[in-house]
Amino acid sequence: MVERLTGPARTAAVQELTGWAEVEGRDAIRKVYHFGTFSEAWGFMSRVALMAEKMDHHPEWFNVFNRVEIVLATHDVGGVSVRDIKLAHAIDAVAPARDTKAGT
Ligand code: HBI
Repeated sequence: MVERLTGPARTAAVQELTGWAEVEGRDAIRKVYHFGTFSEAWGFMSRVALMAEKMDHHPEWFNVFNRVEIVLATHDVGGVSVRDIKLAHAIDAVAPARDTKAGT
């Protein structure tokens, strides 16, 4: 069983990610990815889905055309845990470079 991430460990873990931010009014993290086409967005979602299944940890997500919004939380602990941080890193590893560089 994992624990909910809080305090300085939580802050550091989120800061080490690129483009992920705290969700307002809910204990979760969020990022929006952009693609050239729907096909590219769907390809990305397919890769993420396979990884998520292997990790037994699943994203909440919303897709319109070339935009994919992802929210991560660990329902079992009612907030963000190390499982979300690990999945966020794994998602960024298969994301387009434009969504993984700081400040873009
Ligand atoms: N996905 N995002 C998310 N959060 C969870 O707590 C979670 C999950 N996928 C599977 C899962 N938990 C299971 O491990 C347990 O509910 C059994």
